[in-house]
Order: sequence, then structure tokens, then C-alpha cells
Amino acid sequence: MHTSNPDLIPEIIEILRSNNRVTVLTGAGISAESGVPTFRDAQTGLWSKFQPTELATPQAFRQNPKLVWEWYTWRREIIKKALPNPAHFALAEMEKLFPEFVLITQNVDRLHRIAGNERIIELHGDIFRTKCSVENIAVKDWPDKGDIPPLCPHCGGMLRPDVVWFGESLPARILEAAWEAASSCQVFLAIGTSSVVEPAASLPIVALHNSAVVIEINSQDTPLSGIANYSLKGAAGDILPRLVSGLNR
Ligand code: BV8
Repeated sequence: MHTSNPDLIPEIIEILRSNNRVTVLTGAGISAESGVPTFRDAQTGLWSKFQPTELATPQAFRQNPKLVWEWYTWRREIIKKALPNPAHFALAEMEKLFPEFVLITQNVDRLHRIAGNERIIELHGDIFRTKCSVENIAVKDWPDKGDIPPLCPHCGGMLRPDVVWFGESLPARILEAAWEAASSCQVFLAIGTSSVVEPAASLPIVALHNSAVVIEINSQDTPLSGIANYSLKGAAGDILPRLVSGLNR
């Protein structure tokens, strides 16, 4: 395991330059520089007394659907004002440079798509997509009758955000695609994630077991830092553009 220091960048660029199959896993840290609070940031204002892991669960929705719906409304308002940052744009550039590039994200903020990435696996869904909590089908629009949460126009059940909550399984085909991308890549980048939440946190381990080079880019130490081949400490918005400009040289 290599600790981070600035002169690792040229070595990482050489590793990337000599490989074709690159898989990236991102977490909330890559959107932090866009002003989107991460799961570990203390929640602000009204939400400061709650832990995200207490609100992002089916139990919380059952117990207090209004509170959970309003938390997501608050988050959507913040994310609507957010723009992709240099880290997002660097990954969009990277997708063009590698014949086999897959971006797996734990984020639900759509910022990778807005930045231009196309080969995206959204592990945990999309905060701007809504589904019926009874029929489990996407619902694009509904009459506003003042209900919070709003009710499904087909069955009258409560609507919910189309994201994966703690204690909910990820859609099988999405997990399979992520597993495949982690097990077939030559280089795996884990960026801006605390590497705690499963099954996402197992993806770099799958890559390691398939002799990929695993490179972590994170502002703090995580459980992955001691196992990755390289662990670069720093801001994604600083490190990723330097990697991409080195690749373009
Ligand atoms: C599952 C969508 C099978 C929702 C999210 C007990 C009971 C039930 C389940 C479990 C259990 N024990 C364990 C589990 C499994 C559980 C889990 O892992 N729990 C954790 C807490 C231990 N997982 C699940 O439940 C998953 N499903 O396992 O199904 C099953 C079924 C039933 C019962 C058991 C198992 C589903 C998990 C998905 C949850 N949904 N998001 C929403 O958004 O509202 S998770 C959410 O938090 C994120 O999506 C992300 O995945 C996760 C962690 O967030 P990160 O992205 O890592 O962000 P974080 O804030 O943590 O860290 C940011 C990092 O960036 C930090 O390290 C920071 O230093 C760094 N950083 C900050 N700024 C920068 C930076 N780095 C670089 N540059 C910067 N500028």
C-alpha cells in the first residue's frame, strides 16, 4: 500500500495510460465541492437532529412518511442548485479516454450525468425519480392535492423517492453490472466514499481479488485506505483534473 504524496500522480498517470479497462466508484465526497452535503457531514438546520441512516430507511418512512418525504424535498432543493465540479468533469473526460470505462456511483444527485458521463451505474437510485411505495413503479407526475407525501394517481398509495434505503436490496441487475465492472477492470478508482456502506464497499475488494490496481482518492482515511494499492489523500476536485491533464499530455 502506498500512502499519498504529490509525486504519486505521475506513477498513477502511467498506470492509467498503460491500461484500457477502468472502473470508478464514487461517493458523496465527489459532490461535496458542488455544495451537496455528504452523509457524514453534520446535517444542518432542521435536520441537524437526525442521522441520514435514521431517515433513509423503510422503517422511518413507515413511521413518519411526511418527515422522510420533506427531508428528500429539502435535499432535492439543495441538489437542484448544485453544479458539477471539476472532479465530475474530469471523470466525464476520462470516459472518453478509455475504451472500457464504467462509472459506478452511490450518489443520487445526477451530477455525473449532467457533467457528461454516459456509462453510469446508479447503485442507489436517483433522488429526482419518484415511485409508488405500493406498486414499486416509477411515477412521473401526480395531481398536487396537498398530501405529504403525495399519493399515487393509480392506486392511492404513498409516493416515495426512487432511491435504495438502508435495509433495502439493490436491484439485482444493477448489482450484477457493478460486480462485473469491478471484477473485469484493470484499474479501479474509489473516489470520495467512506467505504463503509455495503455492498458498494465490497466493489474495490472484488477488483483487488481480480488483480486490478485499486487507487483511492479521498480527503480522509477510510477502511479502504490500508488495503488499496494507492491511497491519495486530497480533494477529488484537485487530484482528478491533474490525472486527466497528465493523460492528455
Ligand atoms: C443491502 C441512497 C441487503 C439513499 C444510500 C443492518 C440492517 C440492515 C442492513 C445492514 C445492517 N448492517 C449492514 C447493513 C447493510 C447496509 C449497510 O451497509 N449499512 C452500513 C451503515 C453499515 N446496507 C444496506 O442496507 C444496503 N442494502 O445491504 O441489502 C440487505 C437487505 C436487508 C437487510 C440486510 C441487508 C443498501 C445501502 C444503500 C443505502 N442508501 N443512499 C439516499 O441517498 O437517501 S447510502 C448513502 O450513504 C450513500 O449513497 C453512500 O452509499 C453511503 C455512504 O455515503 P458516502 O457516499 O460514502 O459518503 P460519506 O458521507 O459516507 O463519505 C464521503 C467521503 O468523501 C468521506 O470519506 C470524506 O472524507 C470524503 N470527501 C469529502 N469531501 C471530499 C472527499 N473526498 C474527496 N474529495 C472531497 N472534496
